Amino acid sequence: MVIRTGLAERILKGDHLAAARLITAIEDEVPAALEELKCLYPHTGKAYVVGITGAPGVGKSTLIDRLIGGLRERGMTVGVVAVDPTSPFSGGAILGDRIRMDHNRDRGVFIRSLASRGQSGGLSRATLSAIQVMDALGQEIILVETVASGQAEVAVTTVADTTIVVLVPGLGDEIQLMKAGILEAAHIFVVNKAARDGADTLRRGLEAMLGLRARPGGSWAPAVVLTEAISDDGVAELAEVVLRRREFLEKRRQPLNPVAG
Ligand SMILES: Nc1nc2c(ncn2[C@@H]2O[C@H](COP(=O)(O)OP(=O)(O)OP(=O)(O)O)[C@@H](O)[C@H]2O)c(=O)[nH]1
Ligand SMILES: [Mg+2]
Repeated sequence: MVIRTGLAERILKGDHLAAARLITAIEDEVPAALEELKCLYPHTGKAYVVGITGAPGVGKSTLIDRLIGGLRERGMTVGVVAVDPTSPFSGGAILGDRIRMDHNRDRGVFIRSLASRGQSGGLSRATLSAIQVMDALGQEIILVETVASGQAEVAVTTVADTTIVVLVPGLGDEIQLMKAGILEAAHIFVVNKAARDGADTLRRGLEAMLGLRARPGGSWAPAVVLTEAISDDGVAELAEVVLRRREFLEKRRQPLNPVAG
């Protein structure tokens, strides 16, 4: 397969079709695609990357769908990478539930699903490349959904500025996640399906565990947010926490002593 040159240039102008083509070519390991990707490197590093992980079926995609709505309302452009998705995105809610957003028409949203192709541990190169392409395309926030399945959920923390772990009451995930080391790596914990019995118990359990973590002054204090994604409850609060974390990182990035450079 020969890919048309100039994809990188078109992506930098915000061309979604070119971005989709390049990601496909990268997945297919077309050599020319890697050259195009290299041209994009100098234009990456601007996006805020948020990893969202958790056991199958906890509501990651539904939450992302809802978050897209909240982020678009705030005028942000959004990219979504879903690794090994088992359920489709239905369309984010914007302005509550009154307008269903069509991701295919909204130029501010770019969604891509990828197969991890059996790579154990680590994220596939295609995943990292898709994030870079969306970054170069100009998506300001990129949400990366991965199913917690051993090491994959830890891997996402290596590329994400912020890691969100989604739990639901009654699964006993606290214990699974501790084993995987995700408790230490996560910045935001979501208790989704919070209308179920046990949501408060899970929240208190998480808060107790997180309270035991020694934190040096000035570091991020992990947040616990309760949501009922299907009815949008708590999603606005989650969006606020996600953006507060970005502000926190931006402040920290400023040099401590600008005069000394
Ligand atoms: N009752 C209830 N159901 C929910 C909630 N959030 C999601 N669901 C439902 O849970 C099911 C799984 O939701 P998804 O968003 O596909 O979950 P996921 O974590 O992305 O699943 P995988 O990608 O398969 O791991 C769907 O039937 C959702 O409608 C919630 O807050 N409350
Ligand atoms: Mg999903």
